[in-house]
Amino acid sequence: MTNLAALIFDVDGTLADTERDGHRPAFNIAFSEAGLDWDWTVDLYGKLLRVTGGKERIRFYIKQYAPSLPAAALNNLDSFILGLHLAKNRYYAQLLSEGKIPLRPGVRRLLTEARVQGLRLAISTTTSPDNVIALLDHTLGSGSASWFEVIAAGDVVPAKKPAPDIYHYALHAMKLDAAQCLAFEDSENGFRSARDAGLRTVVTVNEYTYDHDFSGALLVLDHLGEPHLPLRVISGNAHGAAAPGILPLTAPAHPGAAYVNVDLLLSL
Ligand code: XBP
Ligand code: MG
Repeated sequence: MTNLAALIFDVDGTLADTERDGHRPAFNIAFSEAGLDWDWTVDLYGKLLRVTGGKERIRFYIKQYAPSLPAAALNNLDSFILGLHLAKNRYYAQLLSEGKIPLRPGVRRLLTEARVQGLRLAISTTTSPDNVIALLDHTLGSGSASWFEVIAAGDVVPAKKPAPDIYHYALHAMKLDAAQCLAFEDSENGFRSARDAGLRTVVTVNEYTYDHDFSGALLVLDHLGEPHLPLRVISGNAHGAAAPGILPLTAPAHPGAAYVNVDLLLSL
């Protein structure tokens, strides 16, 4: 991909494993603080993740699982959900500030290298700008949000992933065509969003998404890899790399390298 101009990253599940150990426990603390006996277990949260957006996820849970609701919720469901979501985000920020949620393997390395090599960077996410900035501050370092030319986030578009709107928004803001960019995603909803905006996508799966359908993705990997932590190819054309799932991908410009770098992305 020699015309590569920009990398566009999803956040939750892609930059860091924020869902299981970040948003989920934060939701549970918010529920308990509100006097609710709701418990979003690791398993249940996997099912709820099919719905993107925290507010949308709470609404879906109420509809689908019919948990007990206080009178306040019956009077005004929208503001009840909003209140829970605001509290969740407060606890989420607290977990981030305690350094409980690290970046996934290879993320810092690839972002750093991309900047040095003059690739433009952007974010395309369902979560809020505040959550993105808190995550970046507490992982990449204070002020690192400025690494990203555009942070396309949250309610800035009416339709969240899997709709392509948030990628369209990012592309428009960068004045780039989809063909000049690569997307990085971890979930089927995210992949469909990028694909339907015309983007080629590198997927790094996690425990919630390894069995999702990523047909048509450029590459599906377990993570971006590090020199000391080789990635595994789950599917995709990795330039004569080893069989999927068995041996690490080899970047042509760096024989033996076991991680995604800019040379590899240019060669895709
Ligand atoms: C992930 C999501 C989000 C987060 C919570 O989106 O679905 O809903 O779970 O975010 P992405 P909010 O992977 O596209 O970043 O609670 O802030 O909505
Ligand atoms: Mg994601």
